[in-house]
Amino acid sequence: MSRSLLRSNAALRGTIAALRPMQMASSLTAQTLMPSRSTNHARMMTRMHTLPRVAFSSSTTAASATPSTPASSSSSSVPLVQSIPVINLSGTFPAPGVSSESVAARRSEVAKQIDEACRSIGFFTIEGHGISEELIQRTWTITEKYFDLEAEEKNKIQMTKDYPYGYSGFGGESLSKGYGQSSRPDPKESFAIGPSNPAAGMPPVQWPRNPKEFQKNWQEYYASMERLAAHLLSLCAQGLNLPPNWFDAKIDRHRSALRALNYPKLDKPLEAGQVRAGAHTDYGSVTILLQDRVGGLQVRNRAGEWVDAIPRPHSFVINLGDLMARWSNDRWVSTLHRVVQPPHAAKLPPARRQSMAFFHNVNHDQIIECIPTCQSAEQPPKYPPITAWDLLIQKHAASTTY
Ligand SMILES: O=C(O)CCC(=O)C(=O)O
Repeated sequence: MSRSLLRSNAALRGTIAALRPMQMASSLTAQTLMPSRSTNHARMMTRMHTLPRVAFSSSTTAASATPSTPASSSSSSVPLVQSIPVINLSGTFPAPGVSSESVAARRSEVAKQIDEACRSIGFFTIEGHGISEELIQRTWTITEKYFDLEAEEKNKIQMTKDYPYGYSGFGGESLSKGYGQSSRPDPKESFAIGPSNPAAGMPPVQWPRNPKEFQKNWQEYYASMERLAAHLLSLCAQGLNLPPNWFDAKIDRHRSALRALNYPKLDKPLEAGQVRAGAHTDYGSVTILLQDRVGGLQVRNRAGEWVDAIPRPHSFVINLGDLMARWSNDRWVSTLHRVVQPPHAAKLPPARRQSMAFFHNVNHDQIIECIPTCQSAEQPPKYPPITAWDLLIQKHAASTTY
């Protein structure tokens, strides 16, 4: 991102209040109980524990494959979700010895499951995603080591208004700011990077020198997330009755961000109403979240109930961002989520928690205007065209405390 672009986007911050009615309108059909919306975004971070992944309770169920009608986004036609759907991507990747017919059949089945999850709650857990567990574990561990460094070391690469990545210390962000809720800073720290592709037009990534191998691991993990996001979007395209490659040219210079979050262990239980990350929606297209087994991620369903996103081994939690909801004319929803002390441990001091979120964003200059299959004479486009970057920068500014 050029400095002039940053400056002009900084000027947009003053207009955020004026934009809220539009943002709120975009969320009303999806989340009728939400008083207002804005989001969180392109910063990211994480921190995770090194314990081996273990079997978790699997109270979630696979989304059923219900045929969809792209132009229909009426909230009355979608089920109320009380657990996060689990979708297995295995068989959707081309592989030696697997026929193209078999891959096509699996893709079509999974695309329907994705469409149903995106219409009903905007969240799902994926398994069978093909990302190496070895890569995940080593990136997780090195990230944990990074957060263990002294503040002075971490502060060498800071998130500022001219560099939207880097380190953000405790209290640097309030995710619920802008939602008409408490703007108390969240008790967490983060580290984030953006794309290294010069065509994306972002500032070069600034890398910590410590721990050793941090850069190499993060680059590898970022690249694997890029591929997974592209695969998910090709399935999303099919779920919206578009050709599988419909998003390809719209994401080839993407400005996605990878952010690790560290929620420190606390020495006393949270006060009533206190959360670890405030309720917010994400900004972009899709988010790919890796969380540890500490738990606490909750998603608000259409009835206004908080549903636990229970950690499952070898999985990622996927959610849609505001951009995708708007692009799909609110056929798909971008849903409020937050991190709390898990209800079963409410009286205990919170354990250290780490997460890593890949916030996928499309090309910055992509015009976001209603997807052709998401409109009809009865459901004309609800929102005027806007560039992807303008949408994102407004939301980033709204949740940042600097
Ligand atoms: O830490 C988590 O699990 C969720 C973080 C999150 O929602 C975000 O950074 O946007």
